[in-house]
Amino acid sequence: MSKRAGATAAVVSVSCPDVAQSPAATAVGPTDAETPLTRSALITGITGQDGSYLAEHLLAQGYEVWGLVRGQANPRVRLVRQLLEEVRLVRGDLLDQGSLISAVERVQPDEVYNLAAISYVPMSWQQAELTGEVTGLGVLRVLEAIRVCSGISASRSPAGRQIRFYQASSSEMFGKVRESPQSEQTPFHPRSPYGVAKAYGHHLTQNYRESYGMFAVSGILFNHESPRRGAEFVTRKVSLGVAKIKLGYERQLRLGNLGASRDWGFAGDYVRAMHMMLGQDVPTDYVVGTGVTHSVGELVELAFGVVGLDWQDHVVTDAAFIRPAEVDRLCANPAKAASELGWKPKIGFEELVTMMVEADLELLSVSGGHADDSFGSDAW
Ligand code: NAP
Ligand code: G4F
Repeated sequence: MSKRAGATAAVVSVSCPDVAQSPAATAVGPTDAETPLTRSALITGITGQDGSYLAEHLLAQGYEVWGLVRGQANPRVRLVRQLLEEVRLVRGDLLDQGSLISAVERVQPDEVYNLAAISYVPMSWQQAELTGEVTGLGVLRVLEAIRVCSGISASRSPAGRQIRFYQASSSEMFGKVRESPQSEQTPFHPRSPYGVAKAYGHHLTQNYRESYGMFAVSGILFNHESPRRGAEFVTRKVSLGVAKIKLGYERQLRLGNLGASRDWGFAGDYVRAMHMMLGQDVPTDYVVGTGVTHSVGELVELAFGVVGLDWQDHVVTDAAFIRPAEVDRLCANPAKAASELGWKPKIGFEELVTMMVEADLELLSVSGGHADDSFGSDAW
């Protein structure tokens, strides 16, 4: 396939600036005489939390960044446009094999980051088949698009420079944990249709690496949050709830299991690890997390404390938010990422929670109480 040939995918035309003038990229991965100065990356899930941080990170490294967007009038495209003017957009859907082949053919990326998924765990029980299709089989479709566009088959291995692939695997795969902390060696026991779909995508990525010699890796990422986190996830639900109560818009915050524990980090730190993984000489999978775990109860206490309130005056537990099967406690062992990638998180739990509460206080103050950054709503 020739570079920049075959513009078969529909490129979203709304103010997509041409970023061919981007500064030369930092050299990562293989270099040879044919490697263009500017590396290009295609990100699926560009309209999500991680997509936005990863795009910013790669643009800062001098990459030409493309984002895959779905739907004919996706409201989040406007948000991406506002935040990331330099990102170019191409249409495609993880449910549609042809659209992915067209997108890879159009973009001719050096790197593909597959971040797209149905990522909200409770929704995976309500729409288990869709979750399997997008979060599970979607990985197969992206890998197949890369394989087909690269001319790789069982009898034809990739030669020289090849497209490098990152899969967004999840600590949710560990589920009912067999050991603690969890490392790359810990067996999986997923507890939700989402976790099962992620385990499929994880094993498939490994299989394409082993079957076809593709540079395909998974990052097993533990929970990572930010002011851009969807409002349906517990950290953002809490930071928004605290801000609303502090500003007098609400009096109560209704939550589920306060006893569950997670290893929470900052999303901006985790996208650096994704990029580092694709810059290694040998493709392999990595666990990424802080190695420190906190309960939802601790999160709540800390968040209310940021604005000088007592959580016990406002938090109500509600059985509607209890899951059919829970992942009780997650804690990462990120030793491999630290030693091989040199990765470590810069932002700790307290700083993260304070950042999120302060960001939501500001957001609600200027918007008159509406959180219309709209990365989601709490729709259980
Ligand atoms: P997110 O904010 O929920 O974003 C999900 C993205 O997937 C959105 O851009 C969404 O686009 C896209 N998407 C959904 N269905 C699609 C489809 N059929 N075709 C194409 N795109 C589709 O998720 P995130 O927090 O950024 O997480 C990124 C990835 O990492 C996900 O795969 C998630 O499962 C995984 N992960 C996240 C964490 C975490 O703590 N954040 C931890 C481990 C793993 P629309 O705007 O079109 O809906
Ligand atoms: O914030 P959560 O919804 O995140 P969860 O289920 O851990 O999943 C996130 O992290 C995974 C990585 O481990 C990702 F793969 C996945 O895509 C997603 O980004 O819930 C965290 C904990 C759970 O134990 C839940 O039961 O918080 C508990 N919780 C208690 N009350 C609540 C609530 N969760 C939500 N969303 N809303 C509540 O009211």
